[in-house]
Amino acid sequence: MAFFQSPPTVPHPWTSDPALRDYVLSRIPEALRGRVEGELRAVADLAGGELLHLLQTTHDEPTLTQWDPWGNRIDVIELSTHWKRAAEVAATEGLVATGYDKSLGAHARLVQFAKVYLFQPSSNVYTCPLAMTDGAAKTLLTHGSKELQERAVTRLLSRDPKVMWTSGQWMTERTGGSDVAISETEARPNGDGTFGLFGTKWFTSATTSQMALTLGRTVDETGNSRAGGPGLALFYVETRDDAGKLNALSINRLKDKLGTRHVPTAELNLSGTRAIPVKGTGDGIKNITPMLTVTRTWNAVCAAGDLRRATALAVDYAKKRIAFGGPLIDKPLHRQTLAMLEAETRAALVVALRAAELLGREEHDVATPEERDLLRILTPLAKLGTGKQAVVNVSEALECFGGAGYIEDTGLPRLLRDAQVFPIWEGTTNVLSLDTLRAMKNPSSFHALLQHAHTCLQHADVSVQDAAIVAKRAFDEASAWLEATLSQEQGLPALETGARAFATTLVRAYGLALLIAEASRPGSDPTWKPAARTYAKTRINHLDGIFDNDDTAQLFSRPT
Ligand code: MFK
Repeated sequence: MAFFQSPPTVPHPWTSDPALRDYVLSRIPEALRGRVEGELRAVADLAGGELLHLLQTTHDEPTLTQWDPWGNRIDVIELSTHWKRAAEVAATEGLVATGYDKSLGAHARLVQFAKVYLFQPSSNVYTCPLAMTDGAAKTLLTHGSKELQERAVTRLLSRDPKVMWTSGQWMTERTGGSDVAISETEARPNGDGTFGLFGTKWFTSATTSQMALTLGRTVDETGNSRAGGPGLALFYVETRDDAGKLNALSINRLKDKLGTRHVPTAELNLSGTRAIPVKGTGDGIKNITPMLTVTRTWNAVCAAGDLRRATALAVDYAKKRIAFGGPLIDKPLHRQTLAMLEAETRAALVVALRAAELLGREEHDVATPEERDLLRILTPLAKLGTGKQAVVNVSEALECFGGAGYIEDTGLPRLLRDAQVFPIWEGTTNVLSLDTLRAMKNPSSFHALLQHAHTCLQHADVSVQDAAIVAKRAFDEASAWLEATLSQEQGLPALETGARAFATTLVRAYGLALLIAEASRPGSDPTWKPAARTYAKTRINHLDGIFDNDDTAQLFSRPT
């Protein structure tokens, strides 16, 4: 009989994930537990059932039609079959609304992001518009007028697919997505309190959204404007009028991207797009930061979710695949790789959900001052740590399938292509490393991180003591490096040189401390202990990877 390999199957995303179940349910008060479990199960049923089926069986991608048969410019984007259904699911399951559900109190964000984690791997990155929708709701609730809140936020938070709006975040221009302060779009006053936006937005994902938050450089009646970040203002834009006509904007093209192929990312031309200032006529970068905090948390949770999917598939396959006389899962070397994947997946999970929890506590005014400070530094750390973990480990997971991991219609290569967006979208690893330093301008932030890690390690169970020593040593060395660097004459440039190694060390050591806390929590799932011990054997401390400044300068013939 000829041999045919049994393909991997996706296990039920909720019942097969003891780490997620244990982490979330252990934090939810008993009175809410049944309801929360029911809601998470419902999302998992869809993510492991209908959405997964659509993901595997429909392959159409979004299309842009710029002209109608009679020569009119129409710029209509048709979404993929999968995305149309994902949009309905996102609304009815409250993927955004749950985060603002007062009946869940300070747990709202944790429950919401547990849903996001379950939904993401079967969503074809529908989480992209949802992240921006959530960020826009948060930003308008923080800075917007009552009118904007009533008009937009009620729709952004709706659970009715016919009512729910999504929002874009149009920040990146041809000048780039990192140094936003050099953006060129001009905002010219219309004379009635609104502005007309003129410029090009280079990466606008979720171009089909009903609204967007964007930045523009305000120009006064005499044509003057201020340079740099302070000259940019934050604007609210609706993409179409009540008759469905585009708001003085045209779509140049859809981006031909490596991954996230269902996300209709487009280049937009704004030619007088009517926009309402959200808060004053300057300081737009500062005013959009609530959005960045939220979307970066989504990024971290989605990276963790995709990593879980890749690991689950690799483990399932290892149970089915027979080679060299037995199932791969019984081969000691292959099990090393699977254990590493499982440990990395769990570390990503606890770091991302910790950020989510803290966000919920801050928003419900129950966070301590230390927790607020911790949230500020943890947000960039969680984003940069999980982004890199996703790319490296999804790649490892594909390797677990040998050649099959390289074949398009197994569905596996898409996982790797989509993972590559996590370190890019919402700020690259280096930009977020620098944001970590920005957060540390308030010394209490770094202190809060060390303090919480210390608390986790102080109560370490005897079975994870060695792992606790690894985490403590990494934190000690990071603190020593910081002190030594700041005491140098060239302190600030040296700090920047080592920012990525420093931030990576912090997030990996903090992930280990969180795993140790789970392993040491009375009654916790027993698999946390081997996960913590395994993660402790990965590379936690990255500070030995800072290259010499003279060498990096000589490599490119640049002055030091
Ligand atoms: C899913 C499908 C995706 C499809 C493909 C997408 C491909 C990629 C498309 C993209 O381009 S995504 C890139 C999106 N871009 C970003 O996420 C922004 C990246 N850049 C940064 O985050 C920079 O750090 C930043 C623009 C914020 C730096 O700008 P500045 O002008 O140098 O900031 P500055 O002067 O340090 O900060 C201005 C104010 O904001 C300060 O407040 P004060 O005026 O009170 O001092 C800062 O403290 C504050 N601030 C900055 N970052 C903050 C923050 N506050 C809180 N949290 C933060 N993270």
